[in-house]
Amino acid sequence: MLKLYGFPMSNYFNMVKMALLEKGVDFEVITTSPSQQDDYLSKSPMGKVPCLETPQGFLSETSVILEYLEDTCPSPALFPADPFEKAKVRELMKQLELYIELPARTLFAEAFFGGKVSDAVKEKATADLAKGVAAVRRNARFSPYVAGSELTYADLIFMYSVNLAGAAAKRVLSVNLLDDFPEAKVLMGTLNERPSAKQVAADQAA
Ligand SMILES: N[C@@H](CCC(=O)N[C@@H](CS)C(=O)NCC(=O)O)C(=O)O
Repeated sequence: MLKLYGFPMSNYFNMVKMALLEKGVDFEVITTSPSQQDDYLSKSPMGKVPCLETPQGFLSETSVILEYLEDTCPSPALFPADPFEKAKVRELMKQLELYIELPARTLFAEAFFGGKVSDAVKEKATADLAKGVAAVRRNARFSPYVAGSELTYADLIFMYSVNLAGAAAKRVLSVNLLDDFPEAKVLMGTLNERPSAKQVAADQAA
């Protein structure tokens, strides 16, 4: 059986967990924090979560794990079959990660861990997030899902990047990222209704 290493407050862990739940794959969660200990580094070379234990060995990096799941558990599909449409989903996944999740992450120390971030970091995050949100808004379809009429991995990345980025921006920058992004709010509501997302949220709350 697949084993998913990570913990419920990790947004990357939750992306993979939601994918496993959507696909109805049997898996076991091994609750694990990021670690630089040799034992964990032998599983996840950067010491990050999530990582996935497969019958052939360990995989890390969320997008790689998602691609592995698609190859090994193709139904229900979370990538379109058409190569161009599939590339568009990958493009959105990358944009969400690079231009929303990662800039927001620079604020996490102050947003969630009782630390402080400098004004320079805040200024950069403000500009980067505005640009990232505008880019995703320009590229996504929201009809009703991020990449079109079907749920794809882009929705899973969207769900667990944009919600956390929104919380961090609100706490640290006093900015509401979704104020001028009504399509995102609607989609977030739709995704939150999925049994997989409800399960992830319940595990988080527990
Ligand atoms: N590029 C990684 C990022 C995963 C990531 O940043 N995970 C966080 C938890 S949400 C982590 O393990 N942080 C610890 C660290 O950066 O050392 C992926 O795609 O899986």
